[in-house]
Amino acid sequence: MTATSPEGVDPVRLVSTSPVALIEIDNPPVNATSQAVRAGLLAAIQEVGRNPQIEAVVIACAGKTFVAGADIREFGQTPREPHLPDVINAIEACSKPVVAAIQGTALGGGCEIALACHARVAEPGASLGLPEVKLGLVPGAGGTQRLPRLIGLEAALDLVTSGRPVKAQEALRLGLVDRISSGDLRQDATELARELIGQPLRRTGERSVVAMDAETASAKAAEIRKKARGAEAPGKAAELVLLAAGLPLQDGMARERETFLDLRCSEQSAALRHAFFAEREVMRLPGLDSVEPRRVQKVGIVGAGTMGSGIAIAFADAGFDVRIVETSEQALTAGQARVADVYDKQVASGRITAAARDERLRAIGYAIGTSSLSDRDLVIEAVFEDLEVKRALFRDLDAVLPPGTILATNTSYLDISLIADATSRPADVVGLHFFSPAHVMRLLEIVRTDATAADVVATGLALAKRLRKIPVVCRVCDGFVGNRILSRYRQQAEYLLEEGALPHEVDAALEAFGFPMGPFAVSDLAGLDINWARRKRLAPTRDPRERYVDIADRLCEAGRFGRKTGAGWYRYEGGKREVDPVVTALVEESSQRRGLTRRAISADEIQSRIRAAIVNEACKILDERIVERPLDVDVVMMHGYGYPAWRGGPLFEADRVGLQSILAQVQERAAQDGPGWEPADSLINRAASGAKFYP
Ligand code: T1G
Repeated sequence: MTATSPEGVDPVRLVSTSPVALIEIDNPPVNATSQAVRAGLLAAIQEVGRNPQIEAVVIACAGKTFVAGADIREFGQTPREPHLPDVINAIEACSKPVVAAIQGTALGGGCEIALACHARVAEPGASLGLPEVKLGLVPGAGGTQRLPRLIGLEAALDLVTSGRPVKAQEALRLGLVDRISSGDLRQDATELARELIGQPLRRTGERSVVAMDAETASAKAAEIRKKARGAEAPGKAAELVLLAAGLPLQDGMARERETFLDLRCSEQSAALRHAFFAEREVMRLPGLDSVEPRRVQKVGIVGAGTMGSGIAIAFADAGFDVRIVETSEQALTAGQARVADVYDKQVASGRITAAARDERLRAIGYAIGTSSLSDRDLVIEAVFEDLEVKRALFRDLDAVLPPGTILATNTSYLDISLIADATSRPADVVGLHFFSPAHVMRLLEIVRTDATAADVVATGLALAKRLRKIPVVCRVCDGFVGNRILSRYRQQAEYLLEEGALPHEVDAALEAFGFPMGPFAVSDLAGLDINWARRKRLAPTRDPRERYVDIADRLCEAGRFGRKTGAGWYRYEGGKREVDPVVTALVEESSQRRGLTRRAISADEIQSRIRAAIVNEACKILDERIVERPLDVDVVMMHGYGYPAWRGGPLFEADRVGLQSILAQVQERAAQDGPGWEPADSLINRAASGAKFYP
């Protein structure tokens, strides 16, 4: 009656209790609808239909979550029957009431199974969604057709094209679930199933959809495509959802299936599936899997500025005991206000309740001076980005903190070995480089020196998991991984200015490439003064032969630090970013000083030169063993610097573009731009041998 998975265990079992039976799916870790699950589910629902003792049935899952979707690992293989749409149609067609009991997440195919049930009960903490667009797909088993039939076109467009999950309360409000369980989920679902016995069956597929007027529909579709910034799935998903208003269910599902199968073979979906698994693979560093992390519950943060307060919030959100210290009451009060402001905004937006805010505010203590940190398991500094300031602080902390406490620095690019050398315990020193805003950005660079103990690195990885961060372990170099690559491609962007482009043209080309913002707009947001300080620090060691562009220095000398001063690469009137003729004049004058005749530069040239700069620097980072794997670089660039995930990250994409063409770009630039732009050894070798980053 039920199929068996490769391991020989039945992932689906039918408990033929009367009058309400139970179909339980048990396919760890997330009850994905593997072939065996699909076959078992189909057999079970067919048995329910045949067995006169059974008058209704509940579909439930073992473990922590309902079905979290189709098995993504199967996508590279030929689809095997029974196909999920057929199983789901059989559930909806069942002559007896079928109720879904949802805990954890009902995502993708799991949500589609729930949609085909005749009713849905969810635990208070459950969430439901159709995240297929995040994999470069559209729902492939009725989601685009049944969801609008249940919650209407507008709400369905939002959920299907954004891929965002909704929590139980919102799902109840939308009509996506019928009840929220007050205690025993399966008992509540069984109770509802019993109530439905003998009642007309509420088949989602038989409901009609109120159409949207053509003008509104096309405007919404256009807005969705624009927001997708080059990703094709959201636009396709919008088209399918809008079709639901005009087509019978099976016709709509046929169109959906056709689109799904097309996208499943697309480069964008391959890239997004790579991104999905890469951000999990980075958690596992070769050689660390048997190393026990240290216990961390009490966390100290030195510095209550933007970064320090953001880091404090990240730890408080994850249930840690947090204490922030500063050097003055004024600075501490300002930090406390920053923290309160973030949480108040989250309450105002409905993201958290006032009670949750109060609980997290209670988890964060404040004090003056480092003496109050003597009970901490981990202390993170987020003070002024100056090496001597950090060394002095770590000397102080070394004297205050008990043995075993980990000392972490949030520095963006200073040499952590030099900071560690200021202590008697370099093995306990590590870099935890958060990205601003620290309570939002998921990337965390864990920077190990040659002295950092293995269990300290393992502790960083364990912390990242608890913080719901995406960790990349790297070694010390200027800028580690992300900032080092960023400064390199910013340089190439400035060369493009001297040769004929203007800041807004470079930014537009990279936004068309899929970056959320171009490098000059990002600089204005972050503040030009941060990198100005870095360039001045590096000036004494800069190779005089290096092609150095001083436009940014001249902007800084004029006090143009970006948004915060009302002008930088752009000028800002009422918060609106505008091209500034002053900057255009500076750029043109820079070309003259360089003796260059300005020329029009295409978006294609801008994009390919920036990508080549990124790939080449990434290869150097790999050659120097700053990171161990290409996926480490791809994850940093996607999660810290906005490299479009539908391209899979720079190295995944380099395989597709072809390393020979990228090497040719790099060699051309090396001839023009001098030291620092030589092709990386591994780029030359891979281009010659045809070896891919992802074989
Ligand atoms: N298929 C295969 N493996 C999966 C998987 C999936 N759908 N989801 C998770 N895993 C693995 C994951 O790689 C990891 O493995 C382990 O499970 C734990 O995951 C027909 C076509 C459910 C919110 O996109 O969002 O349905 O690293 O570390 O943090 O229309 O996993 O341990 O070896 O993420 O608790 C749509 C994707 C598929 C959901 C749990 N569904 N998954 O998060 O654990 S397409 C999704 C998630 C589809 C239909 C279409 C999360 C989670 P390993 P984890 P978590």
